[in-house]
Amino acid sequence: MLAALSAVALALAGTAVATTYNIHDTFIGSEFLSGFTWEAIADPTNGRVNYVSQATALADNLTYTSSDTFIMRADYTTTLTASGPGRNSVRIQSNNAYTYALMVLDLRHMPEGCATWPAFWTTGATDWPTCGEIDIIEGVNNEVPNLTSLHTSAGCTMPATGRTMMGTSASTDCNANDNGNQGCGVDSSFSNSFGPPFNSNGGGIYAMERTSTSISVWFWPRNSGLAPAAVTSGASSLDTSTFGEPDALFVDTDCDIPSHFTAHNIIFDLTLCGDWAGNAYPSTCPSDCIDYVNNNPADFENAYWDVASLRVYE
Ligand SMILES: *[C@@H]1O[C@H](CO)[C@@H](O)[C@H](O)[C@H]1NC(C)=O
Ligand SMILES: CC(=O)N[C@H]1CO[C@H](CO)[C@@H](O)[C@@H]1O
Repeated sequence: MLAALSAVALALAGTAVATTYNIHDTFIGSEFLSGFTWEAIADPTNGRVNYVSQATALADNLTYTSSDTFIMRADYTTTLTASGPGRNSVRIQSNNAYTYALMVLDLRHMPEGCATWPAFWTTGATDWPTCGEIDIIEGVNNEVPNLTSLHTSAGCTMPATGRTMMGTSASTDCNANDNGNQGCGVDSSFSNSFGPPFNSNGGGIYAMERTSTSISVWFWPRNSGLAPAAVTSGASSLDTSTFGEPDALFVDTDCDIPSHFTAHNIIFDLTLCGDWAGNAYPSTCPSDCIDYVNNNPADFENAYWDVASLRVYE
């Protein structure tokens, strides 16, 4: 009898994944200043940027907060010399790390423009790509790649078809060492999930849930009526089983999530040119990417993040 009960309990433990989450961290306005670290580091993706400290970002108004606004931007007034450092910009990382969690980002505006490569993503502190990487929002040069992707160590792939999601599988091998670190991506079903169309619509809300068996991303455009009321109001508890079909879903049929993803910090960054935006630049943008960044400061006036809130539930 005891043995039979244990077997039932084990079977349940293997399948049951909680869908109700309680608020753990809220970042609104100045709460970003204490909850995140400004990473004044050389850009690992080789962009034409100079990531500045929090003190410099505040002094130069590249970081600005109000009671309900958090703005991060690239410098848009300085003409650069070719031999000097890149354009001042901001990369921030959360002080807390999260494993099984639900992150909800209410975003009014994301950086746009030729040469820009904004990203909102999560990764582990060490041992990339073994720690895994989840790119929730990422794209370049205003193109609407609307892509959510994973980057992992070897042994993680996604099925090309058969996932219950609104988006479309774009690539299935998550191994960062294959295909020039393309990762496994899903194209969003929403044309206003990125860049100028996102901004002209007033943005929207992104949510990312990681469980031990799946990673899901939802996107709800502003004023679409699609976002659950509890999400829009920032409720202290959320149940993802009420969210409907995700835009992107990553499953564990050929990818053991716990062994490919460690505790992750949250990162926002804005680089210019570099490994992806620089290589993709000639197909849609004028002249040379680095010359463009150096000589056209005013074109970066819309290269900013405007975050209404970021809430992390566990
Ligand atoms: C700083 O940036 C904010 C947001 O873009 C803007 O509203 C404010 O006027 C700027 N302050 C100064 C002194 O330029
Ligand atoms: C809805 C939407 O805009 N989808 C686009 C996502 O990105 C791919 C690749 O760039 C486009 O082909 C889709 O049209």
